[in-house]
Amino acid sequence: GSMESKLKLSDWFNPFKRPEVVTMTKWKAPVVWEGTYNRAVLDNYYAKQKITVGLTVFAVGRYIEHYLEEFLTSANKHFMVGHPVIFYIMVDDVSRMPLIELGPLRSFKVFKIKPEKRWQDISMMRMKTIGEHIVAHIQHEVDFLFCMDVDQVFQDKFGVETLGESVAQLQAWWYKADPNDFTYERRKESAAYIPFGEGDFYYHAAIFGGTPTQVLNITQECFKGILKDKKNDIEAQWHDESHLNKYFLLNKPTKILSPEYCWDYHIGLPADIKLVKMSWQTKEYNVVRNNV
Ligand code: 5GW
Ligand code: MN
Repeated sequence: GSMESKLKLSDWFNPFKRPEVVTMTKWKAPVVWEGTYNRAVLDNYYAKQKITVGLTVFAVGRYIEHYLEEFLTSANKHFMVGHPVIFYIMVDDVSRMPLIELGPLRSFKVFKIKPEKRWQDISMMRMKTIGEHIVAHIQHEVDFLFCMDVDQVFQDKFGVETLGESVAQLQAWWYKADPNDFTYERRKESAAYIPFGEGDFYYHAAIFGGTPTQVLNITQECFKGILKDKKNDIEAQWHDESHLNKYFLLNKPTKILSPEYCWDYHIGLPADIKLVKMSWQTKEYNVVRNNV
């Protein structure tokens, strides 16, 4: 085929390599587990396409000192190795940015954001800020964009097998649970409401991504829900994550990442988890959460 020919799913993905876990959704989206993908085929394909991948991360208050350096150092080493990457770093105090030396093909842009008083708002306002930055410049700068929490560390290669139109992350504690047990927002009054009997997966707001157009839609829709709830004097149980779960219920992700991409070692290491690509940081709540 010609250079422009699109890759087919079967060119790089084999769902039968991991028969013990869910590797395909009922709407036929791949769930990417270690062993199911051929990264070399994809690396070659995306190198020819000359893609650039963006990554947004927020660090406000004590999260700068506690998490940002390790996040960036590990991302430099493991995120989209061999492909151009732009880190979009949002901090409330630019002077406290850690000094980091990035490898070739990596660059970063630092932005000052206004700190919110309530931590729930720090987390939720990311949806507004990401959308504004996509419109203002990110859409012209990258082909794919990921948005991540800062309180996590890359442990191994997080590669182009994760790229897609709209990408969601399975939450490590819930990937085997029954949807009726998920901690979705269950109050009808909230825009994030999901009734019992509905829902596909419990998605983790610590990682989501896609093309800039899709990520813009994700963040705008979630922020609309957040604003609607504020007007009605209600706040969803898990804040932006509840709204993200509602969004992905209505707009199915085209790719899902296994919990290997965002693992919590407090769970232990079950046989399903073959290769951890990123792991949660332990949280000293008393230290980092002074602004409740
Ligand atoms: C502070 C106190 C409680 C909850 C969140 C914060 C907080 C979050 C903060 O003080 N500074 C900050 O930059 N954040 C951003 O919001 C970080 O990017 C963080 O990863 C993200 C979500 O907050 P987390 O990671 O504390 O939430 P969980 O659900 O992962 O525990
Ligand atoms: Mn987090």
